[in-house]
Amino acid sequence: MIRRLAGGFALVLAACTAGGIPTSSGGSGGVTIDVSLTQFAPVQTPYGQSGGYSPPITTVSVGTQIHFTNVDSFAHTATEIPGAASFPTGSPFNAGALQQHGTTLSGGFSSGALQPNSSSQTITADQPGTYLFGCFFHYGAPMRAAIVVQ
Ligand SMILES: [Cu+2]
Repeated sequence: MIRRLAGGFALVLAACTAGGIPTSSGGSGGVTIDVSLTQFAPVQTPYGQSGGYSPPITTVSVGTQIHFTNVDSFAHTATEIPGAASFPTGSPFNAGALQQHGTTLSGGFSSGALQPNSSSQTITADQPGTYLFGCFFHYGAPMRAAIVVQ
């Protein structure tokens, strides 16, 4: 039992370290948001319940380049939720989410159906603000998260 607890603690520390990298990134560095419904359990955020992406909240400077990498074994999307201050109750997406589009956060974006072990297009954090996004397939799981551009 003690060994099991110690292992869990180490895992939490590792997760915190990994999550800290994007937050401390400067404007010119690239940031990866990992995508996995099975690995990233739901957590509470100021925007509502997040899940399926790591980190749940990615904080970056203006100019940072962001991409999503699917580390799961099945397909997901990372699709902007337009004009929302918190996660809507029902899915905000339509089939347009399945088409990869957008290279800036302010212009709106979707990764399209991102297959396992593949990465999205690069998306530039072009303007300060809070950008919510989620998965077309699993929005209610929940599978949604936030990017804060400072
Ligand atoms: Cu998904």
